[in-house]
Amino acid sequence: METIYTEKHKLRDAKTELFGGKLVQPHERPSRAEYVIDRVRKVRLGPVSDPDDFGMDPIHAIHEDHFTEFLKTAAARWKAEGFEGEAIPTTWVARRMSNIRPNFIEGQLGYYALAGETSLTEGTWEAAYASAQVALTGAERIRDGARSVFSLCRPPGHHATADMYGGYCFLNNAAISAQHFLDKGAGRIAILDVDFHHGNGTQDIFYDRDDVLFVSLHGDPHETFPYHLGHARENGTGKGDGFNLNFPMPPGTPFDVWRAAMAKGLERIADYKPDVLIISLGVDTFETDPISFFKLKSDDFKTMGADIAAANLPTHFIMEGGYDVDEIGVNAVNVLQGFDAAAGA
Ligand code: OKP
Ligand code: ZN
Repeated sequence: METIYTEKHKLRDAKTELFGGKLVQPHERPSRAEYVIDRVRKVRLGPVSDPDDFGMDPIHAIHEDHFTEFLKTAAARWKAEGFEGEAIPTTWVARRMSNIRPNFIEGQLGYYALAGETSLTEGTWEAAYASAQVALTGAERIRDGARSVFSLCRPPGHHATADMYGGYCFLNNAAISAQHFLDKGAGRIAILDVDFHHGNGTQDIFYDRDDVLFVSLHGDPHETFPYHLGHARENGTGKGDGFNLNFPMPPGTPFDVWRAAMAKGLERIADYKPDVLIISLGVDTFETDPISFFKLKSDDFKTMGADIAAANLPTHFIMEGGYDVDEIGVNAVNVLQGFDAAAGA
């Protein structure tokens, strides 16, 4: 399988994450992608290619102009005010408050953030832009006829909505890829999100649509991030009714239980007959992930890849989370090797 990758991800290098009431070294750090690309090379998964540049249009097919403008300029505006730490929100549009956009940077952070842990820093925009270009390049490979491709995106994307960032995400790479396929003539796209966390951004973007089926397996939001979306009863709305499927699971969930849920999700995807299957590939379901609570083992990721291959669809893998950094390379590439072995590649 070919991998799309660029070192520009290193420009996303925040010094702080708000965690446990402290500012700590971010879980989402540059070494994550380094471990993954090292493993890709070590096992000779396939060629590694640089992304092409598709510009802003396919990003604006998903994200609001005023939101991308904010992401581009927020860190510099924050610094220009003389604030010494990295830019984090302290206010939100809470229940019954007004959705009017403030002028001052501090208020705008609260307006555009869906969570408070993620600092905006110099270089974040450039890295997020490059990450989206990686996903678009992967999409083009599938359009050109590849059976599968791995877009080694960093920063991740599945928490970002049309106009909100947070949960370590800025631009929704999976959504941008899905929309790109549709805009180039595809009829239906399925997104299977196997990251430990619910893909609230992807769900929100496509919630009222029937041309993208979203299926997510994740930690029950009663117990974990993003807390305020991802419940089983969220099935879509309007035309999108029946095209959103959530499988929240409790702390301690082992692979056999998780795998049975994925089988149900894949059954729905088979019924839907999509032109392309996009996998939001997080490996934070791993048993020793520091911020998650499922119990998958390294070999289970091979089985996961084989099960995905059995769906027999053009498959675009897009990197999302995974924070047991020492093992992220093995676990992510196990999915891809499991897929290749089962697909006869
Ligand atoms: C991003 B992705 C842990 C708080 C962590 C943010 C998690 C973002 C995960 N107690 N909050 O889905 O891997
Ligand atoms: Zn995650």
